Amino acid sequence: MVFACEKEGEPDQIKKQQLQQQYQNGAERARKVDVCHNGHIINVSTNAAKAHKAHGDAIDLDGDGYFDQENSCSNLIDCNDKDRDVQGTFDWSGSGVDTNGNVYNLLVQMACDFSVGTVDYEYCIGSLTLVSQVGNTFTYSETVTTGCVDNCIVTLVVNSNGSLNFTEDCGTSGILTAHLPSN
Ligand SMILES: [Ca+2]
Ligand SMILES: [Ca+2]
Ligand SMILES: [Zn+2]
Repeated sequence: MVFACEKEGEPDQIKKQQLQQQYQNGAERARKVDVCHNGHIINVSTNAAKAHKAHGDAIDLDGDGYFDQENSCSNLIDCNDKDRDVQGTFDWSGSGVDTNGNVYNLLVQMACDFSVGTVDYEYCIGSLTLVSQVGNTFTYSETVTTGCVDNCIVTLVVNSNGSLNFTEDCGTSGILTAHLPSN
């Protein structure tokens, strides 16, 4: 009896696998991806995405919300756009102090190529754009959310142990410095 049951089960298994494969093929064709087209995120089929990529758009192939190259839709870049578990950003957090003695909890998130990044100052968010690089020292222009001090210069020095020296120079409004440990 047991033998007979196994015999009957085999074709069912094959049919099930075939159905699963059909479903997966269909799902792959139907899958859509985000594309940054003319500064707007649009959701298109993977085939259409190839055409957009050809005219220079950034795409988010693995669907993790991070685009594969610098773009005007989002600030952070995906270092591995084939793996949705890897965004490839470098993060540091810790506290900093400004020249007026105010302490801030900072969260610094940089794209893996250090071209762009964001700084969360608790009350403000700064978006960084790389201006120059000399060795491990990266200098950025910063734009901030409304109500915050704008036009500051941010300098990052990445130390060999992975820690980060952070400086935000806002001229007469003060300078904020932090030493952030590696994660
Ligand atoms: Ca991605
Ligand atoms: Ca990814
Ligand atoms: Zn396009």
